[in-house]
Amino acid sequence: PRAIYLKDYQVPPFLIDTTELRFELGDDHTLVRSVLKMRRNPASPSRQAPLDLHGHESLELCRLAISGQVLSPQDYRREGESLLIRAVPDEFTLECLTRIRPQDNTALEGLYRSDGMYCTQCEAEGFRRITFYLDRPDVMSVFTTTVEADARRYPVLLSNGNPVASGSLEDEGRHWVTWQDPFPKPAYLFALVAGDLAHIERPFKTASGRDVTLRIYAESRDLDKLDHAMESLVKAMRWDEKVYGREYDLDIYMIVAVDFFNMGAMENKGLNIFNTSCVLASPETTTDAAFQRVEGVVAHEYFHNWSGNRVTCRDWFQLSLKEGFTVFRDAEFSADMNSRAVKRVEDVTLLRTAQFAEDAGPMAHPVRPASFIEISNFYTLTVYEKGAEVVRMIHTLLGPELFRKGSDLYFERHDGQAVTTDDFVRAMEEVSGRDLSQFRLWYDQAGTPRLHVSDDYDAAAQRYSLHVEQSCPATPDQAEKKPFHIPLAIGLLGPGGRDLPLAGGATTEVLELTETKQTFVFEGVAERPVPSLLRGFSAPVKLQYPCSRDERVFLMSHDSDGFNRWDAGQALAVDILRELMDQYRAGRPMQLDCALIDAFAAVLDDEALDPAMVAKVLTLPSEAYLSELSDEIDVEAIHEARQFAKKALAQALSGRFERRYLALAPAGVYAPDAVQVARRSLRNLCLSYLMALEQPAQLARARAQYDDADNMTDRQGALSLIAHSAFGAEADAVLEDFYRRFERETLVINQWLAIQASDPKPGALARVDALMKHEAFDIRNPNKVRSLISVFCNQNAVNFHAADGAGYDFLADRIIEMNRLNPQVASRLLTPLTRWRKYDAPRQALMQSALQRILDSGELSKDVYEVVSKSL
Ligand code: B3K
Ligand code: ZN
Repeated sequence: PRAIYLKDYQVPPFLIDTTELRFELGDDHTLVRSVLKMRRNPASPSRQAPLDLHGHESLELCRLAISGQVLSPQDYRREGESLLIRAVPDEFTLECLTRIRPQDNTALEGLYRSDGMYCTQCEAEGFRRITFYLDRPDVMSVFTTTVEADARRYPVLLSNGNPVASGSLEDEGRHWVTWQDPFPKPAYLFALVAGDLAHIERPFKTASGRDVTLRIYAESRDLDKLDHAMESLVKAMRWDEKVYGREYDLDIYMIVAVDFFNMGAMENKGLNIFNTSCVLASPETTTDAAFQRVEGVVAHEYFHNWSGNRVTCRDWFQLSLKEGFTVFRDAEFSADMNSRAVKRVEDVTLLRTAQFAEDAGPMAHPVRPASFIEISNFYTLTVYEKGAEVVRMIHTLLGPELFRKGSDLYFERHDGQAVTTDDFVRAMEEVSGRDLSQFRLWYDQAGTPRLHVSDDYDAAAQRYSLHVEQSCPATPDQAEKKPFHIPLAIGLLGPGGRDLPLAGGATTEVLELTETKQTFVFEGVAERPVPSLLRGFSAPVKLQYPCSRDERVFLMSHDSDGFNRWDAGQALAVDILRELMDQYRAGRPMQLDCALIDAFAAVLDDEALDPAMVAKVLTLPSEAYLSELSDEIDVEAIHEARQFAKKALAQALSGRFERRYLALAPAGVYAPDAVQVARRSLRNLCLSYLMALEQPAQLARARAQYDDADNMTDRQGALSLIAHSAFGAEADAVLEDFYRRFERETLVINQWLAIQASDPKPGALARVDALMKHEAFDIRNPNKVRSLISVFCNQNAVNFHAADGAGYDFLADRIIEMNRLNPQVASRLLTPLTRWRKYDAPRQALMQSALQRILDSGELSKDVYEVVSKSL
């Protein structure tokens, strides 16, 4: 497999003005007829180039004609993924008849079957598994699609755009529908669905008065779980009109839920296809977190209609142009719908645990990668989450008004075009008059920048100075880094914890770092302040400032920035957990610093705080985050220290946890609204501390919550605490009960798998092995693979990293198996093995040999090959 480079980009030699497709769906095979109106691209320098079409090896070419002339095999050549036609005129019609077998497609790219229906996934390069085409995002075409299938088994036939004609072939029991999408689009946004589907519908009037029909399709048994997605869609549409001035553009907007899906959802024009896990929601079967995920993903895919579809990417190196921007948009939407501070805490937690780890590992790459072997490997936390942080920093530097002007200019100027991240930044520069050339390094330099901050105070001159030094560790292919342009939002806390007025009387100031070392001076500061640094996490960096535990406690209780209040608590907890880890390693008894107990007590007693934030503050840093912070990960020490701290906190504060647990008892009918979600999150957190006491009375309390719950959040919260507890018989009983209750609810059973896979008790691997043979498991279904295998390997460190290497062997075997079935899922499974450099020498050797065994296992997909070869 060979790498492709951004620097080699060339405009397409040919364009496709219109694309007409006809699908004849059959049990044995599907026939795809395409008629493409093509011409040479006037912008291309190569006037003689042969026509080079993309086509996956699995395509069976039945007939090929140019402007009515059937080609014979001498006229073309197939080579790997390309179909070369030597002599073509400047303008012509290409007709193609292709045979494919969706029922055998386990990769879930292109056209495939999910349970009893047909669906597609074309991003990034799946369309070439459907027919021969110029499968690149800068070739945009107007599509007309006819779908023909058995009328009884596939009554619903969908594609992009608006339905324009339909009919039936009476004697054959078949019918057809023709869809037309007036907006030119790249092939990756193509979609088709055929099945026996039910739907809900709602009318929507856009701000300018156009009538749109909104429909959500699913299998009929899930019809009662679609309302939340519909409400989320309507909210997202209103929000985009108000905040970005963007309206929907077709007459119909459709979402279809499918159970077999490689990721969360896909923004196909007018016909989004969603993983059931990101659409279906009901109080009995869905947790609050999952309700919020549905809201966020529905919004994300809807927002793509402008940031992605109307304005798309020139090439796949620009992926963050649509993904980073759209994640920023959906995060702001969720912040407006729910709690802004809580949303920020969640996003930063993900970034700091998983994206920072990616940035420090062998697959580290810039937000705009410079090369790739398989683009599917670059749908990463860096492109999505760090990409969103880069857009957020532009928002911070420009302020909301100029940012909106910039986005207006970007959408107007590039509507209908395939563009680059540079075009996005240029629009922001033009409206603001700012020079963002140094800022652009965020797109090109990988790695997480570090800030070392120190300060001094001159009492006589009443002058306070902050000294900031930035650096960035080397990453693969990038040894040296230039300094970044970093917005550093800060505040200064005076005596009593009040914000001191800064420039212009504001209490938060955005310092702009552009050099390796800089000093910022504040005059007229009457007493030495405590700095509140990186407010709101204003840049995706690691900041170090020598802060005492007392100062952290002070910030925890006084900082006016909600994010930094939480962060001060996290930093305090990290500091104290590290001390416990040292004690554990030295074989000394562990002893928890009272500072953490006192700080938690104060937060628990403060009834004025949002319970959701209280829950966040009282959540100890995860094992994954502690691992990311470690130079060498000590799996046992991290686990033991954290368990010890949890139990010690529970013992010291049991009365308070119990009081708040009781006071937060559910009142009224379940709703996944911000107020109730906040209460349940704190209540379940209190229960988790109480369960850490390992007392039968607490077990009984958890079991009662499980039995009495009228919603999945409370039921599942209790279930996982009991399942992970030392009460073995009770754990088995409650898991058994849960399975019987929800046997028919696939998504709930996936949670049941995940809870068992994440059980830190010894023996988890044997349990996972057994579950792979359970009727609830299916290796072809990515949701099941994620729930059981990924959860075990990523959320059960003590078992996965068992010293004998059994976890690594298990994962290597699964990857070798999945590589043949579904390369994208196989490649994602690799992540934990790629981090081998962070473990002790014996584990390093075991992980490397697992990777080597995968490499030697025979023919590898590009996906798996790229990750394995880059990490060894
Ligand atoms: N754009 C799709 C992701 C496609 C992934 C292809 N391997 C979903 C999203 O980000 O909205
Ligand atoms: Zn997206």
